[in-house]
Amino acid sequence: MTAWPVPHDFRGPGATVWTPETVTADPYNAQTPSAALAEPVTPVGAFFVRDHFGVPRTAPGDWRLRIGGAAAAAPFAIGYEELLTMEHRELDVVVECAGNGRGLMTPRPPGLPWSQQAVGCAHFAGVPFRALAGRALIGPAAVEVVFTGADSGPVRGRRTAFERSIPLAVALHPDTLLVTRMNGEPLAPEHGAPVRLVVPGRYAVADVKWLVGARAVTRPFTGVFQAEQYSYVASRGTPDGPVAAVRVKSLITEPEPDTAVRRGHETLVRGRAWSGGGVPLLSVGARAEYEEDDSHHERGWHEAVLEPAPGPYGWSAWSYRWTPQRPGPYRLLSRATDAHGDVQPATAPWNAGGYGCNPVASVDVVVV
Ligand SMILES: Nc1nc2c(c(=O)[nH]1)N[C@H]1C(S)=C(S)[C@@H](COP(=O)(O)O)O[C@H]1N2
Ligand SMILES: [Mo]
Repeated sequence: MTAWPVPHDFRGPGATVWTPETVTADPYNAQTPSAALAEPVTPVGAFFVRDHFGVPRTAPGDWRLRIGGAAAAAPFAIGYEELLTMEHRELDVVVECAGNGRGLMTPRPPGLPWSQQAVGCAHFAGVPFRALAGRALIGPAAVEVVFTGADSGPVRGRRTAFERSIPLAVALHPDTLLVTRMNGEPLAPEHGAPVRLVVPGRYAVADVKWLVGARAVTRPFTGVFQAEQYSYVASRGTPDGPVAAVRVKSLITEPEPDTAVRRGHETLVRGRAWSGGGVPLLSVGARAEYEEDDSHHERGWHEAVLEPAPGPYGWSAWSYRWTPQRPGPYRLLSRATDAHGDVQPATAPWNAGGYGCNPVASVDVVVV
């Protein structure tokens, strides 16, 4: 397997050149630069990358996806050219690593120490998996579909492919896509070229990159990346089991941490918010707390202005106009609520793997 560790640069409008911030060099893992999180669609060159074994390279002409498994009566393989002739669907989707925010948890669980930047929103085009599942004659005995990537590496001495399953009903949802394009371009190598799965509303471990296999199975899959990693264990308030729906979350993109803002002047506090599983976002609350003296804490949340999301799986911009009255250190906070009434908790919800970390967002600033 040839590694391809260097992401290409993206030249945005104007002179902006984005590069993800490297977290580990080999395998290549990088987070989205915070400035890029302010963009409605995250540029490909800025988009966070999570890979476990290095980036495999397959020329589109050599690519095959095998669809079969014990519960499929008519297994078959499809190539890239044929996939491109099939009807594509386009969706804006927030892709968030289940470990995003782990670095904020105490005690810090093992795993990559992401801050809140292992996330991005992309415009994807792909063929619903459903369109191919029909051809494979997946029968009623199927409970899940296991998706396999071309990448593999040693896990406890055994060569292991990257594999993750989703329930059959999720696999057959018309929005579960075999993606060929991201932000209007063919998929970049680090994001799964030539074809990846995207399961909107689920944590991104489900979005198997460099996809080469899909098998319908009659029992729940128990692979390493299903039952050991990317599973809630010892959670407070969540049943243990594979991570699934993305949790409601907001981010503050402006002002930047530790910047000075001027007293008596209106400051625009801005950010992004999203919910999981295709649930509409309901509201974002924002507030500023004066850090030096408890008695000056503002009470309650101000309703931020929420812009509509680009579809059920995208993220929304929000803003709140704040005019600070006294100098000193402040903490700006934001809290999103979705239409199910799910709301960001005050503190990081702890579990042994550090997954699903969605506490209220905060940024410290100084009023001068
Ligand atoms: N084949 C394969 N697919 C994979 C992974 C991987 O290591 N190998 N990592 C998963 C994880 S944990 C995440 S968070 C997303 C990251 O997608 P991105 O690198 O395009 O941002 O890909 C998922 N798909
Ligand atoms: Mo992830």
